[in-house]
Amino acid sequence: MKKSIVLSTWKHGVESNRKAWEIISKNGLAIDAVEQGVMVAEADPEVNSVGYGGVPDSEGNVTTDACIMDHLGNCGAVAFLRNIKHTISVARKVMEESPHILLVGDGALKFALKKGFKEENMITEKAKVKWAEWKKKQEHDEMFIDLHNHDTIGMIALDSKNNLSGSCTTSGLACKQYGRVGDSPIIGAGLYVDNKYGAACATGKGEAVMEMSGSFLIVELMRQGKSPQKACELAVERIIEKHKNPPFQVGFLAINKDGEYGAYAVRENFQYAVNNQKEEKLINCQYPR
Ligand code: SD4
Repeated sequence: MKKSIVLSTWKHGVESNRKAWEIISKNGLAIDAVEQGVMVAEADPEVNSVGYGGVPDSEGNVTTDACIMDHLGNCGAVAFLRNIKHTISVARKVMEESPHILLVGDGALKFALKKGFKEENMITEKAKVKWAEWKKKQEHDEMFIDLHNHDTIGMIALDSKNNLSGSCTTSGLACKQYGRVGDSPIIGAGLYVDNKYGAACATGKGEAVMEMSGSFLIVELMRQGKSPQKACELAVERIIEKHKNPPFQVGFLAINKDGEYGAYAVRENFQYAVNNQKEEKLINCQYPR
């Protein structure tokens, strides 16, 4: 329990972490904590880039992506899913009850329905307004992700049995092109867990994370002996090196087997939530100045 920790992205991570920590602090499993933790954000209509309340894609549909990974290296993911509130739980079913890792679109929906999930309305009035405003302008501003779309939730946790797990769930970039999938359901990009060394997750512009397998890179750097903080910094440096002065945001979180944590972002205004035996807080993430 001493080393146990839960880390998650953005301000809504505070409530999600609380749920996850409730499980971890009762000696529950990290995999249950990371699933049930992010379900809080998925159900919250105020969180406008995760689950119910997410801003629709360019054609007005809320489509969701998620992945989950446990301490045994098992993983499951869904992408371009419609009408299912708890996308993360569908990803867990893919992990536990299918021979596959990633199901997409109608196939993912069919699978979810077969497993007992119910279709639900995912669009709130507030999200409809945001989409209508975007539709009027019809422009795809790269800054959009910094200004309005700060809400993908990635969560990584270490439980009292010293096992690591992680989850990541999103409705993706607001007003994204129909069919576009970001980093969040891609194992190694939005999330990676290696129970020997550590876990990492990402938020921000998915394309910039996917092209460098961001979460995998961070865990690999920890395997090579880097601290979680240093590993996140090196990953951000790599993005900055490629994109020069990136106008977009990317934020990374990492934890290791000793319960140490780190975080780093490309730009200002990324926040993350941490819960361990000593603290429960929301932290303003460091970034290169
Ligand atoms: C994506 N990474 O779809 C997600 C978006 C995100 O905060 O993180 N928003 O690219």
